[in-house]
Amino acid sequence: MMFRKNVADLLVDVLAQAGVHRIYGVSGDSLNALTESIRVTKQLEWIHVRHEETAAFAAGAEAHLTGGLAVCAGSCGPGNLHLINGLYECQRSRVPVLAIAAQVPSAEIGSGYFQETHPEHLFAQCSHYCELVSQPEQMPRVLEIAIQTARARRGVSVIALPGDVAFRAATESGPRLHFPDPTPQVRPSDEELEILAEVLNTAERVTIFGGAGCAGAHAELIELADRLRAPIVHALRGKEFIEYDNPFDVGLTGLLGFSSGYHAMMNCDVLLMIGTDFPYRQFFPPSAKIVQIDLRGEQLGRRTKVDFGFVGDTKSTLQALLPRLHANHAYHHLNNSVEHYRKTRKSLDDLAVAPSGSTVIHPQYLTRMINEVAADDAIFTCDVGTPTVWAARYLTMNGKRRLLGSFTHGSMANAVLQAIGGQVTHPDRQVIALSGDGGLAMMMGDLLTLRQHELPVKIIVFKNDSLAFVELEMKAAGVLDHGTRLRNPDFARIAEGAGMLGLSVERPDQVKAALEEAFSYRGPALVQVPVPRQELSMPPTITYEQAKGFGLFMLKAVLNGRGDEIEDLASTNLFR
Ligand SMILES: Cc1cc2nc3c(=O)[nH]c(=O)nc-3n(C[C@H](O)[C@H](O)[C@H](O)COP(=O)(O)OP(=O)(O)OC[C@H]3O[C@@H](n4cnc5c(N)ncnc54)[C@H](O)[C@@H]3O)c2cc1C
Ligand SMILES: Cc1ncc(C[n+]2csc(CCOP(=O)(O)OP(=O)(O)O)c2C)c(N)n1
Ligand SMILES: [Mg+2]
Repeated sequence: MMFRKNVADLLVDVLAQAGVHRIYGVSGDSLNALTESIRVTKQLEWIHVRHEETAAFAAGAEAHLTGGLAVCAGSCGPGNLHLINGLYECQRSRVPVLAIAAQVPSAEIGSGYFQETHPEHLFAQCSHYCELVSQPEQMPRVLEIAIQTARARRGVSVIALPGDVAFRAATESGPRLHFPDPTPQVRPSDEELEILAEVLNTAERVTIFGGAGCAGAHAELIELADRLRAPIVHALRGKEFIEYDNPFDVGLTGLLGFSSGYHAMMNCDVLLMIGTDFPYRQFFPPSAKIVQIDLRGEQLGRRTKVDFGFVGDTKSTLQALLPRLHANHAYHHLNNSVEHYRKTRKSLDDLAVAPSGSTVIHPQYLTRMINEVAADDAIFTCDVGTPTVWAARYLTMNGKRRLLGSFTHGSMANAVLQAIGGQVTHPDRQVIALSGDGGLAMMMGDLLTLRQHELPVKIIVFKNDSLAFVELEMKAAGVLDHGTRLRNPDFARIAEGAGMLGLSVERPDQVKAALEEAFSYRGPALVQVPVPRQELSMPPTITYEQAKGFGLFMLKAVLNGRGDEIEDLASTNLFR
């Protein structure tokens, strides 16, 4: 008898043809048709994780690293509900992810059946497209719309699929779409380019503020900065694409920013924003002319007042713009900014040391060591919390290394989950998670996934026995810290119990050797490192009155590393 495809078989066919290699998820009754089709047809791999949130974060990491569509799945009700935080992450990071949300039997929908939820409502807010497949005749069209939407709008699509519909006979035989992913070039009109060139050609002190939208346009960006004699500040998601091989780099701005990044933005007469959605309004210059280029028109003016807004892809736009630009002969702004950066960098590096005889392992030092020992093409992930601060400041990018965090959604516990997706898609690369002790514990069940799939992820635990980042925020806000102490287990022994190599260090002089051992170990490894709970202390000169109402900017001053920026910032009176 001829093999007759069911809806799940067709779904697997379409995904395989769309270049998908795997689905992350936790199986369940309502997903039986899908897992069975994967088992029989062997076109996709089923990456079995221990929590569906992990599936969504791992898929998001895959999509971020490969640029292609990644897929996760959860069984009906609680199974797919667990995806939701990870899907928010993917949607907000603008990575193409498809979620398959299994649904209760179609005849039961609307009855309050066992495990019944309404995924179309639940996922509406964290997706661009979210539809129920109630008839085999909708397939593969609905699935293909979901895929096209996730790719074209770069974000999440969800299809809700009742378990029984997945088993029904398909009415179409295969995929309907047979074209490669379109790659249009988007740039401002010629008239707009003339205006843009005029603004830049007549400015003396231009600062470029670039973000993740500069990916793939490194050469053009450098040429632009050279022509305009402009320092380049980057937003955190742009770090991996902008910081390396860049003589114009003056660092980050923002809460974790470098004072050089902050001042280069404050001291310019034209700020040229390219491909950034940096969210903190307080850090934009109040009186400079602001020009913004973004692929998405709806992003223009979202974060600050904008005098000139243009829609374009960074690479195509800069290629069209560069021939229209004259060389700027005013060097002061660039030279001052770069010199300021050099000093800022040095003062940050001075904090990343282990004085001889010291028994304290500073997190700056630990991160510097991770940076030194890690491979040239390592993939790093960092937990929300202080690991994000240390990664932003002490990991060096080089064009091959990658850096992932939950930078926009800001969810704790992301690092190990993203490392899973990173290692699955790049089995031969070193994948290193910088984990908080709070973050690691939050999703600790998925440590088991590392052995389950033989993923040699390296986890470094910044063990400060607290939710240190929020503790700091509490202090900066002038409230007493409460509910932040962690009574921790021995994570190295937990790792051993989970089939990993578990190492513990106690003193600074043991750090390097432990990292080397873990990084060269063939399987998954965890290194537990005690770091001080109060690494970033409040500047001593601040009174409560000064602090009141200055929450965010106080934090910036604190996080500057030394607290020596505080008076400078207070006197500029930029912050309300
Ligand atoms: C604890 C914590 C602290 C943080 N502190 C800081 C901080 O101090 N400083 C900081 O910078 N960040 C910080 N962040 C991260 C911050 O929240 C933002 O996520 C980040 O600043 C955004 O970076 P981005 O603008 O590069 O990326 P995105 O927000 O992803 O923006 C990218 C922009 O580029 C556009 N785009 C995409 N592709 C193209 C293209 N081809 N051409 C043109 N445009 C394109 C997009 O439409 C979008 O507008 C922190 C995060 C956490 C969790
Ligand atoms: C899911 C979630 N819950 C709570 C928060 C608020 N939050 C931000 S950072 C943080 C502390 C993280 O602690 P840990 O992982 O130990 O890192 P540390 O800052 O101590 O280095 C908390 C609770 C959050 N961002 N996400
Ligand atoms: Mg902690």
